[in-house]
Amino acid sequence: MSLDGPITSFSELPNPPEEAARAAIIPAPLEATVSYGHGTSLGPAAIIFASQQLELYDNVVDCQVMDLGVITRPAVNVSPPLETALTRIEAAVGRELDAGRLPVLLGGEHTVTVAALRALVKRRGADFTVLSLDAHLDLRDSYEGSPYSHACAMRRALDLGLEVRHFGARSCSLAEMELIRARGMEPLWAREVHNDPDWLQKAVAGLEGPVYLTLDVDGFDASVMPATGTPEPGGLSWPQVTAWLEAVCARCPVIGLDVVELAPLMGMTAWDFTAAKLVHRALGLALLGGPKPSHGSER
Ligand SMILES: [Mn+2]
Repeated sequence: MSLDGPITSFSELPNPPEEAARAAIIPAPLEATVSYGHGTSLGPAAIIFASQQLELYDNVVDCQVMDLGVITRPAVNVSPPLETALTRIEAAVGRELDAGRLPVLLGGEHTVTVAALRALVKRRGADFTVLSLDAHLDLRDSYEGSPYSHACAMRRALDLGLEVRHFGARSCSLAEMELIRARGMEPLWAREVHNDPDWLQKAVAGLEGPVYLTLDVDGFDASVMPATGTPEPGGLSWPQVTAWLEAVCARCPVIGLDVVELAPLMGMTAWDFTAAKLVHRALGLALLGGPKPSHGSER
C-alpha cells in the first residue's frame, strides 16, 4: 500500500491531461504530533488504494465525478522538520490555486490544513469561512509543546484572520470553551445534530461567500469511523455528514477541501473505503455546486 507503486490516481481511471484538470488531489501523509492512536501517515495511500473500488458514477451528483477533471499528484515530502513539511504542502496547494484548480488535500494529521489555509490567505486574503467537521474544536494555542499540533489547527486558522464554523464537535478543553464564548463562536455540536430537527438549517444559517471544507474523519461516530487517531463516541452518521455537505455546497463556492486523520486499521477496508467515498462525494458536490436537484437526499 504505497503511492510509489503502480497506483498513481484516485479511482480506477488514469489521470487526465494537465489542461483538463479542474481539481487536484494532493496526498500529504504528515504524522508529526499525533497524540494517541498512530497511523495517519498511511491515510492518503489507504484512501487512494480504496478509491480503486469506488463506483465511478455518484447518484447524488448524477455524474462520474472523475470525468469533471481530477488529477492526483505524487505525495508531498513531509519529512521533518515540521515547519519545512508545512512549507512544502503550502507550495503544493499554491501551485494548484495558481493554475485555477480546486486543491483537495489528503492527510495526514489535521495540521496539514494550516498549510492549505496559508496558501489561500496569501492569494486572496481571509475572505472565506473554514467549515470544520471534527469531533474536536482544535482550538488549543499549543498542545504537547507544539503550536502545530493537530489539536491546534483551527486556532491557527483564527490566527490567519479566518472565521471558523465547527460541525459535529463533542470534545474540547475548558480553555477552548472559554475561547469560543469570548469570541462568540457557535459550534454546531454533535448533540444538537442528534436532538434538534432543524439542525441542518442551523448549520448553514447566515453562511455566505466562499468556504474551505476541512473534514476530519473523527467527526463521524467512532462506530462509523473507528480508524482514526482520537475516536470519540456520540458522533455523526454518514447521512448526516453528507446532508451537511450537500447543503453547504449548494449554498457556497468551495475553494479548497481536505480529508484528514484517517489512521487505517490493517486488514479492515470498510473505513478506508468510507474515507475514499467521502473524498469522492465532497469533490463532486464542490465541483458541481451541490447535489442534482432531482435526486432526493440520502438523508
Ligand atoms: Mn479531530
